[in-house]
Amino acid sequence: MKIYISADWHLGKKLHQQDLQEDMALFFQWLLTELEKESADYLLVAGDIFDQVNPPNDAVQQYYNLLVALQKINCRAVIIAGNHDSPSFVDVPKQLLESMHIQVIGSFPGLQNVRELFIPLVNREGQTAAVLAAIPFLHDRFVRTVGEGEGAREIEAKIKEGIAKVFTTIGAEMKTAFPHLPKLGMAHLHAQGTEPNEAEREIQIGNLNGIEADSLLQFDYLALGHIHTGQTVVSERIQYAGSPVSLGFSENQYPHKVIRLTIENSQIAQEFLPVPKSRSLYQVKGTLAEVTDKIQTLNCKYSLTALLDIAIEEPVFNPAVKEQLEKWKEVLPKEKNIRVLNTRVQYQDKKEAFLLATATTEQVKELDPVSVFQSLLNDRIDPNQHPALLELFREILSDQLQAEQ
Ligand SMILES: [Mn+2]
Repeated sequence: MKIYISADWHLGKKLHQQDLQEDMALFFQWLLTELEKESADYLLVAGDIFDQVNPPNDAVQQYYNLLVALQKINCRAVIIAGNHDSPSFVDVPKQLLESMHIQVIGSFPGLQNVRELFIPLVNREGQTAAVLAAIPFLHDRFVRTVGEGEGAREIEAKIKEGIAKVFTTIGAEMKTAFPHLPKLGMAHLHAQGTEPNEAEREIQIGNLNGIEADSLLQFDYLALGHIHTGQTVVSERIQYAGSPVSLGFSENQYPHKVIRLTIENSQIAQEFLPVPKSRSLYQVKGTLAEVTDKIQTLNCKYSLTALLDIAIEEPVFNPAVKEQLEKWKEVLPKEKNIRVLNTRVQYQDKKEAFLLATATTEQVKELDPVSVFQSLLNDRIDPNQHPALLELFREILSDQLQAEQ
């Protein structure tokens, strides 16, 4: 039996203003070809199907179209909700999808009902070759009873304890219910000992420091979602598949993959399949001169337009910076098929920069609201918070502009 594992699709995600739908469409195309060629029995998706609890319609359509394509090639699927997914949204089409041999698990049914999470995995000859515990993201409300006057630390300890209890209960019940079958698990959580990257810290709400890997050792194999850079946890039999495409600039260097498990005579073999790259995400930093040199070496190497993030840091205010950035925004898409997605400018001498920038009223009028807001952020706010605040500012600004029209 052949089982493919993927995770963290984040359908509907926008990187600044750039939609990543095309990236995912190319991944799905490649994945479907692979599943069909290999006569795959199952596709497992370990959560964060969507980027938001209320995904946009085109992201929902992309998801359902994939499920239809899976059915056409006779590949079954099991899908769990991650922390970005709405449990009820994932569960709504449960019965409809079951008729297509696709199982979705959005909500945790409670410790008393963990057997509802057990899914016997059936091969093409109709034999049960393994059993899977499909454990959706364990929201706070699923695993913790609220006590009076609890502080953040007690709450965190209770959540961790609750999650560990879920895993040990599932482990024990699985052994009783399916003593002779290989036991697989799938879950969406932050396991201790793994390092989220920069983009993950930005987009994840999770405040937990990670679940102790010991409590996760209930299965012959555990497939995890949540950490975007695929990695091994403790042993080869606990794996993060990672997201199949780069969802942030910091994920560009990382080789994306899907996992293939082959189960024969109760033996589980694991392979990693690299996902073909379809887009470069470049990040360049330095003085204007350094950035200029670096940009000259960049090329669009793949089918989709390369995306560029520029961070310039100059010792003192330099009026050439803004001019050059505007020029790149105009010229790079035409000349190199590279789109400038985000720019940041920082001057070390803040006092002088401020004086120069506001020297005359005329110059103030020439400044656009976003760059004024950006310079305010540069002076006062932790850089990690800039993207989110800028996005909010742009939203307010566009509402305002529409109201004025
Ligand atoms: Mn997640």
